[in-house]
Amino acid sequence: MVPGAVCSPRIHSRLGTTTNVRTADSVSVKVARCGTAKSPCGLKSSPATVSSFRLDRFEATVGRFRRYVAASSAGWVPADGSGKHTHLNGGKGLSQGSSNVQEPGWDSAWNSNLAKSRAVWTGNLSCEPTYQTWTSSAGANEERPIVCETWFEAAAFCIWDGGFLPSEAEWNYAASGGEEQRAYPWSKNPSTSTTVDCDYGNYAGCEGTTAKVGGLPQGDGRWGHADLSGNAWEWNTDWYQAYPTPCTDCARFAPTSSRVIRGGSVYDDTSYLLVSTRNNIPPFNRNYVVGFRCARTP
Ligand SMILES: [Ca+2]
Repeated sequence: MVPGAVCSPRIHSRLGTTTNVRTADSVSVKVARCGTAKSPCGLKSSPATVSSFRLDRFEATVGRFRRYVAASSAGWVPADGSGKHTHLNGGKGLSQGSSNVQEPGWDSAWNSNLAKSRAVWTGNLSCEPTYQTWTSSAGANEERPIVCETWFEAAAFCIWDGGFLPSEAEWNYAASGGEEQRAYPWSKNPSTSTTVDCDYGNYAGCEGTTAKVGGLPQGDGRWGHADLSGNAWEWNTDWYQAYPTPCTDCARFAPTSSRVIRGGSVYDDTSYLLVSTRNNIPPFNRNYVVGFRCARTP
């Protein structure tokens, strides 16, 4: 069976949608100068070249994740080496700048990080009683972002769903509108506009909890991606480090202590929603503010 993107016909047309991100040649990836979540000390830019790819319009939802949990509980695991950007570099995928380190893909040693039963999955995804979105059976949260999942679980979901986690450069490209270099994903006319309120993004003081994905179309990015900034943070494939230089379809694959998360959340102030803001947490961390979305071949 080809894994479906959603669990319910009711939301099939909305939540299986991916959008082509049409990329130009080389652009600057905005980064926070201090490399921390907030960027009070200004910005610098790091040039990157990003090839075309597709990126899901929405954060992965509880409903979609429920289908994956069922598959995982039935024994499905990612194939060793799967989940790479195989459309790049003759199938080798992303590379780590000039160091010639290629994208490793899924490591079968990580299979032990994936639960093997619904009961264990439910325990794992119940990381915070008030703010978790997972429920043991389908309920009111099916269209809210899945949270409390580890980096491994996010990566495995994307492989099961026919894609992969986006690199930080890809995620940043989509959020900044490529060469437009938007301050927020919705910033336009001018792209430096820092206009933000609860009609654009779900951040601290707005909904109070993660909301149904796609509820704020005014905050969509250049290519129609919803909730890139706000609602739930989103795992990227990279280990957290300075961007590789040069960056041509690059990502960081040399392990550090944490993986990149992007976009801020409903529990953060607006400075965390800036495209320039980077953040990171350990890959085994389960956090009720961290979700993800998948990328795909163009
Ligand atoms: Ca988000």
